Amino acid sequence: MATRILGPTGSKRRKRFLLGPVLLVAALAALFVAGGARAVHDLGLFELDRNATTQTTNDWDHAFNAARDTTGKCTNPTTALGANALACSFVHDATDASIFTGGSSKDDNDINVVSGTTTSPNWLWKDGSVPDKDNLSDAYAALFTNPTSVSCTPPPTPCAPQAGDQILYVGADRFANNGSTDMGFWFFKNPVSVNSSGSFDGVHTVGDLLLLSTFTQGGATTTIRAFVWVGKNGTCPTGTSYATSGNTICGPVATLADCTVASGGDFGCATVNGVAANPGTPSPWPYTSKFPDGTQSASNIFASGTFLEGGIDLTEFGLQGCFSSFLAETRSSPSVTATLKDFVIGSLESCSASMSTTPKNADGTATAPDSDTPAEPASGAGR
Ligand SMILES: [Ca+2]
Ligand SMILES: [Ca+2]
Repeated sequence: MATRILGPTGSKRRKRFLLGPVLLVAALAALFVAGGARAVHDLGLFELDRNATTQTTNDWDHAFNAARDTTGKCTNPTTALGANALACSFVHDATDASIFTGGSSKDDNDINVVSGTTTSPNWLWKDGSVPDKDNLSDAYAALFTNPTSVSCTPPPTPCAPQAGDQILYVGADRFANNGSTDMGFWFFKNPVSVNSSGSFDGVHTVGDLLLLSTFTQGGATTTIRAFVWVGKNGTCPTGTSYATSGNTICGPVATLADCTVASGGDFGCATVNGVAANPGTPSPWPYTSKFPDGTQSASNIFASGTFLEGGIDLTEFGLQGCFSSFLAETRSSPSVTATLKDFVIGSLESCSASMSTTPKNADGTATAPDSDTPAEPASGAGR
């Protein structure tokens, strides 16, 4: 199952073979790209530039200003972020709302353990406080299809994001910057939400994605690592296997550098805002900083080390799919087994409830089966 979900690297090439016409357009477009190979932070889809304000293409202000439902999900992502957008979401975390509690609220535990008709919760939550540096204010995500293959000289092959690759961007901001804070982003294929009783609704699905990064103090360089849930008796494509009660999360399946130092053609990066001259890094949404930089305002200005953003080419690492829900969390350490602290949860995409492995054409007929490509719901074609 895991092999089907993750797919061998060869499957991507096969899929790309079908994208011949797109690649031709992309090759022509590449003629207009000056300099070296482009990367996730300069594909022209979304800005990873240590601020949340649009300069040239899209930034988080577009996700915030988008029409969104009560779960944070953009109702019309292409209107908000352009023709290549698949989804976006923006969720605010109220002060002292929704923190993890209990010893089993861990990334290496399934959310719930279901045995027959009995559901035993692992993850638990309550309203309460965490240290200010771990206190999330907002979290956001945006998903795109990369329209243009990037021209570059192998090896490795491919050496930059290609046309058709699914590119995921994530970000968050926090209240205080008096220390670094480890950060995680879960992307769940099937819906996950909170119950008023203090448990969660939902379980992990094979292919659920966990991205780990760090809010560094002062905006020092950071990294971003990807982990994948492979479930019962799942096989890890690479990295370490963290198995708990028969369930397994693996990784890192990708380790990526800071966007400010990442080389051209990279497949992912993350970055944290540093100290900026007055008026600093403006927040497009209502925001308060506990420790503003210098004489900067505490209101609607991100102090250094309070704004994090990143991106990853999911297709390159065999991680692409349809993600119903996402959860942003602060953590006690970079370890997969860290204690979880604050969180905020929202919706990202509308995915089919049943994980069909037989994609349908627009007219409802089945497309040629391709068991090696990552499983996507039948509705994926209509996104
Ligand atoms: Ca920007
Ligand atoms: Ca919270």
